[in-house]
Amino acid sequence: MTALELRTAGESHGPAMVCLVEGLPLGMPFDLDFVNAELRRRQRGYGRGARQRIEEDAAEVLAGVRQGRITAGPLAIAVRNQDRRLDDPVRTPPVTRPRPGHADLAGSLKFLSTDCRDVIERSSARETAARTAGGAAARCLLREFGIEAFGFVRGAIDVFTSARPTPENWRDLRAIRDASEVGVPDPEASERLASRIREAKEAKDTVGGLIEVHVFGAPPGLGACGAGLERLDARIGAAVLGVQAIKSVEIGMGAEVARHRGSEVHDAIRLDPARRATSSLGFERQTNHAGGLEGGMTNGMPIVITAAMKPISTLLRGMPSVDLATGEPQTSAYERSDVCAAAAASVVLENVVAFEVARAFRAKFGGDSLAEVRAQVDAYLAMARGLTTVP
Ligand code: EPS
Repeated sequence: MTALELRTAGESHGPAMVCLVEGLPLGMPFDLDFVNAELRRRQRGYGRGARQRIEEDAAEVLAGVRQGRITAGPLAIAVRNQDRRLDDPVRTPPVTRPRPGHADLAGSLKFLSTDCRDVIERSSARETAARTAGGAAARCLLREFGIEAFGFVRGAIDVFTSARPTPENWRDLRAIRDASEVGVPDPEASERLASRIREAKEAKDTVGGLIEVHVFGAPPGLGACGAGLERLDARIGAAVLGVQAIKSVEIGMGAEVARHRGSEVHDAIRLDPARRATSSLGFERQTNHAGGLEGGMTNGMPIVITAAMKPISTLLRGMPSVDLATGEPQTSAYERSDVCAAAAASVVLENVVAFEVARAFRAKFGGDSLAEVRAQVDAYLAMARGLTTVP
């Protein structure tokens, strides 16, 4: 079974968020400390609301791990909620004034309910705790093959860092990002962005963010060119847009490609024998406008994804809305919420993008055990390197 799949379950204020991952190879090391570090990182960030002072997210492995390694069965992880009040009608009163931008109105109409709470318990971004756990688990496989993901906040409003991650500097940038309270790998931009978030909070308003994910070390040939939805661009795009509050996804140069001619957009190819051992197999590019993906497949260059997150849709100041129970014009409801969750979303996106790379990796190399996967990868890389004779 080589199809890697991830499902989640759980309500925001129910007993737990749950993640089921099928298709990890037997014998793969499962690094619980790494998964927990990702869960804790997802909780951080300046602008997060009071809920994160209640929760202490940690992965509880329910199935699929034996003595630190993946078994033959699916992996099941629970992240327990501390704030459990799903069945308490007093602490979960009906929400009848939908928040513009939230799932409230569309969901209430879809499920024929005037209580938006029926919808928001599941649409809540709390669900991303489960997806982060599953993505981090899949990264334990990628790391065995030197494939690493790095997500960060580029900025918001009028503050954007010009940091440029490369295979050589991304670990240094990661250390700077981890020291930033807003997830930006640039101390000066971090401070300015924190001020923007503080200003928004004072104005009872909210902030979104521009987020980037770079994946280093992926070999060429992951993905598909012949089946639209199996193109790795399509899978990554869907996974990114599947994260709450994400409104756009771009690959490499993204929408900018429309403003330039082909000669300025496409990344010229040259063969560098000294770099045959790297993920490019020696097929080097001076630029990476394609963002590591050509024809729906990895080309050996870093995968580069940019996503825009909308500002949090729960505004303390409210927005014009309608009471679903009475039909009267009303200010939208306020529920405890975040002012900015871009740093958290950058952790989620790092893990969901990595999951899609892991999925494509499993599809290409197959194998039921880690030993078998390793043999397949080695055989493929040897064949790919032997394809072109170095002059
Ligand atoms: C969210 C609303 C808030 C956030 C939540 C996402 O939850 P609560 O109403 O319980 O304060 O805290 O995010 C998380 C709980 C989390 O762990 O990320 C929403 O409406 O999506």
